[in-house]
This record gives sequence, structure tokens and C-alpha cells, in this order.
Amino acid sequence: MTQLVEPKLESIRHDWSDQEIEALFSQPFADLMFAAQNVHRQHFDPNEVQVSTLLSIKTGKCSEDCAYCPQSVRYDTAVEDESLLELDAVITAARQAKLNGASRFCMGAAWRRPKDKDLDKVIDMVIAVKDEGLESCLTLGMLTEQQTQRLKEAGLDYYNHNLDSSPEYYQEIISTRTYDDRLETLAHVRNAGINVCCGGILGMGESRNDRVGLMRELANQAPHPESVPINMLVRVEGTPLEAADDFDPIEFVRCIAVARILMPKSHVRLSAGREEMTDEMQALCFLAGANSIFYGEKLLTTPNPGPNHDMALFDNLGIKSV
Ligand code: SAM
Ligand code: DTB
Ligand code: SF4
Repeated sequence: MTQLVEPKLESIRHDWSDQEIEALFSQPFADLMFAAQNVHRQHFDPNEVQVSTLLSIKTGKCSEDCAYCPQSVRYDTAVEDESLLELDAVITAARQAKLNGASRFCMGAAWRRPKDKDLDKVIDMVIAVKDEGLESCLTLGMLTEQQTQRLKEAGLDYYNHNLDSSPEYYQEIISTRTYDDRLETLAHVRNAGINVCCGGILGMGESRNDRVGLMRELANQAPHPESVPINMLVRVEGTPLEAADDFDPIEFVRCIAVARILMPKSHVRLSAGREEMTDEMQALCFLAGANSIFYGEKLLTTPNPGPNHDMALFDNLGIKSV
């Protein structure tokens, strides 16, 4: 007889231990899914999924060395570099995203941190996106306290800044900025009153312990990030991780379920990597509590399933996009 790990009803905790998280992960799959669905249904309509569209507003030539990233200047990849987009191009893309049914528009830039003169232009983009009736999200790298305040004043809804992996494994992946640097930017975002979008990447060769460590770091933030993107590594030719092993789809689904249990009220986003997932795997992720996706045929530089495919999948599963 297996022992069920029962999360306390309505409990929002920030003091999870590795042992507790590992116990959640290693339950029989059916028990884990049942627990995750219970939590999910206490806080969300299980048939609704939030859709965000991504646009790369500045592409490539990034000084950082993130081993997964095709936009680092250090790796020879097929990414076409592009300087900061003009405002008009952003407005056109935002209108199209809205027509396609997205509720949030996320703009990403391949920067270590934005310069103040670039931030001026990005602020105009945030204002324009909001004028189109969309929620705004940015991911620009590290921010100072003052820059974060300016973004809040401009009306920015969300800022994405990922922890990517456990503190231990992180050092194998990135050398040009520390885990603490990331926590500092996240603190600025939280203190400014901007919603936090913070998650990680699976399939980079990390161990189960590292996935436990990532989940612990995410879940022990108080309050929890409002949005938790769980990415499956997109293996891009030319990056150090181009030949990473295939990632076990069941372990991926387990990770979504654990995130759902640990952060009951957060939107858990099934993020990069969907192009390589079957519809059945994505359906399992939604059953495990994922309730957000990136929608549109491109992520930042890599392909994503097209809107037609996603709408057919939502239709098939009876999911309503919100
Ligand atoms: N340059 C900024 C930064 O890194 O803070 C913002 C953009 S960066 C591309 C945003 C996030 O995309 C990264 O933190 C990482 O989690 C994710 N990402 C980048 N390349 C990826 C890949 N090949 N597969 C999965 N996720 C990836
Ligand atoms: C996140 O967690 N995933 C998105 C978003 N935040 C910015 C980025 C995924 C990028 C995948 C690789 C690419 O398209 O360049
Ligand atoms: Fe630069 Fe962001 Fe890519 Fe890292 S993930 S190399 S910081 S664009």
C-alpha cells in the first residue's frame, strides 16, 4: 500500500523542504496527478488556459553565456541578429496577437541588462501594448531598482526573470551572472508591485535533485510568482546543449504537477518545448495543472505550434482560452 502525500487543503506554504518535494515527485503517477488536480480545481477552472504571445524585440548578440540560448554572442547559431524594433512593428504584432486571441503580450530582449536609453523605448512599447487592450510582460535581463520603478509607473503588468535551475546546477549553465543576481532583480520586481513571472528549464542534463532544488527556490519565494513558466529545453544547433539527451515526458509532467501543488494559486505555464511534445503529452500537462501557454508560431527565435494546431487541440480537449 503506497502512502499518499496529502497537501493540506488551502495551504499556501513557503517553507518546503527538499525531502517533502522529493516525496511529492516520487509518488506513483496516478497519486501525484490526483493530488495536483485537487489543488488545481480548488483555485482554477480546469478547462481554462491563459494564452500569452511572445515577441523578440531585440534579437541575438547577447553578452551572456547561458548554455541553452541561441542568442548568446558566444555561440555560432542560425539566429539572425536584430537591433531594438521600432514601435510600429511592435504595435502591428500586438494587434495580430490580440486578433488571434492572446490576452497577454510578452516582449523579450537579448540583453544582460537594459541601458536607460533603451528602456525609454521599451516603456513606449509597454504603453502601446496596453492601449491595444492587452496585458504587458517584459523580459529584458537584470534591472536596477530605479528601472523597475519606471516600468511600474509605465503600467507594466508582468516581468519575466527565470531562475532556470537549482542553485547548484545553475553554475554548470551560466557563468556571467549569479543566482543571487537573479534573486536581486526578482526582489526589485516584487517590491515595485509588478507581477512576477519566474520559472525554469528542464532537460538540460540536470538531476532529479536539481529539479527538486528549482521547485524549492520557486515555491519558497513569498509571495509565490504569479506566473511560473516551465520550459523544456529547445536544443538549438550551435549551443553547448545542442546534443542534450531527450527528456522523459513523464518526468516533465511530474514537474508540472509538483509546481501546481507547491504554488496552488499561480499560473503554471507550459512554455518552450511544445513543438516537440505530442498532443497527448500536452493534455497530460493540462491535467497536471498547467493553465497557461505561449501561443503563436514563434517563441523568441525558435518555432512553437501554430495557432491552428493549438486551437484544434483546445477544441479537442474542451479547453477555453482566456
Ligand atoms: N535576456 C533576458 C534574460 O535572459 O534574462 C531575457 C530573455 S531570455 C531568452 C528568457 C528566458 O528564455 C531564459 O531565462 C530561459 O529560461 C528561456 N530560454 C532561452 N533559451 C531557451 C531554450 N533554448 N529552451 C528553453 N528555454 C529557453
Ligand atoms: C520563458 O520562460 N520562456 C520564454 C519566455 N520566458 C521569454 C522564452 C523561451 C525561449 C525559447 C528559445 C527561443 O525561442 O529563443
Ligand atoms: Fe542573453 Fe537571455 Fe539568452 Fe542568456 S538567456 S544568453 S541573458 S538572451
